[in-house]
Amino acid sequence: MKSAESNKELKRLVGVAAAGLVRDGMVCGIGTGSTVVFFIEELGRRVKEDKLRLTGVPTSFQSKLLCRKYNIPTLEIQDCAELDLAVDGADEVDPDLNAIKGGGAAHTREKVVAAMAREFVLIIDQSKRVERLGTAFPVPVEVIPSALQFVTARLRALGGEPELRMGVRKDGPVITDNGGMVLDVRFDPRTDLRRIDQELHVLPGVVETGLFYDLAKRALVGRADGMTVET
Ligand code: ABF
Repeated sequence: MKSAESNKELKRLVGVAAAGLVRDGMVCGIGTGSTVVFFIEELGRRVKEDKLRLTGVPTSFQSKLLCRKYNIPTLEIQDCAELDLAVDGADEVDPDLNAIKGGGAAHTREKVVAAMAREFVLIIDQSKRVERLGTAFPVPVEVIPSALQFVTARLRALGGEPELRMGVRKDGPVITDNGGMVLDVRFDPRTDLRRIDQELHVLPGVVETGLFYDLAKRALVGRADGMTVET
């Protein structure tokens, strides 16, 4: 099997398994990304064939449309304060299940949803496992447009190398669902990213970082020889 294809199969494996965690009547946060697509598809199958009743709280317009396609009723994030469960993908996950998210520029909403869930579950393929966060993936930082220069300068002072995320056509910056822009920041691999995260949270103009510390209780990891559940 080609590697992209096998990767897809690993994503399918964990997406389908995560749908098995959803119980009748739950209100469930539904993340964004190519792994979550399989989670939503399987939920849709259970809604149709098993008459599963659930309410989804999607973190993006893309996931909301998929929920609609599979007849999964949805609530908006702003109408919720607590969720039974939330399931999402990630870009990097360390041994303590801390994660970097934000490859899809939806990390602010994803973090709100993760924080309001009684249990937050990550679904990833093995390529996302790292010993230290920031190894391959830069840290996404969402900022309000008027603070772009200020936050860029402060990030440099903290030792980071920020780069404004551009749209696919490279003719303008990515604008998030919140009207923000995203700086992708590379740090020296020895940097204490938890400390950086704390410093960024008191910086005016920063909306949210893609560092997800102490949020996930479980990760379903798709591996060539099957799935492992890490806690
Ligand atoms: C979103 O989708 C992001 O936070 C993350 O960047 C990505 C997950 O990747 P994948 O598409 O591989 O599932 O949840």
